[in-house]
Amino acid sequence: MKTVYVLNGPNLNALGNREPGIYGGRTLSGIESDCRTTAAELGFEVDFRQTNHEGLLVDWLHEASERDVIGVVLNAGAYTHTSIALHDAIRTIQPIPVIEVHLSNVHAREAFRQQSLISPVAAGVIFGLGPLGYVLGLRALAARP
Ligand code: DHK
Repeated sequence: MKTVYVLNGPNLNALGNREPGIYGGRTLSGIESDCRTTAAELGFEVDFRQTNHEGLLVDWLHEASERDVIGVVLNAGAYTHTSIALHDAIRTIQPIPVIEVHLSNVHAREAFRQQSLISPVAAGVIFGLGPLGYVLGLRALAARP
């Protein structure tokens, strides 16, 4: 079966309680459940993970490449705006497509969130659509040739 990784970075484990006016009320396990429902429909096996540690996200991207996954949906949280290591990891695992997802529209927020070091190396970007963004990310991977 085709495997996709859905990787989540720092503070996303707190979804549900964390600034619900910005991130919504859905928990990360609720988003995982959405992803599993969509993955089943698409015939994907989904490996859904969260960490608060930058290096572990790098390790997981490398692992995705070693496991020959068909793509990655990545919400790197705040590391999106700071991490050259994640930028390099995404380049390292090319041509595996990485879809960058954010729950909030980062372009409508603070200036420091308006730069993503991931977008230039992402296969696609989805901002501001809440949990639907994850589902659309999976559908985008399914639609790739
Ligand atoms: C999540 C975070 O944790 C923030 O650091 C990003 C992103 C935005 C989101 O909208 O999913 O700036």
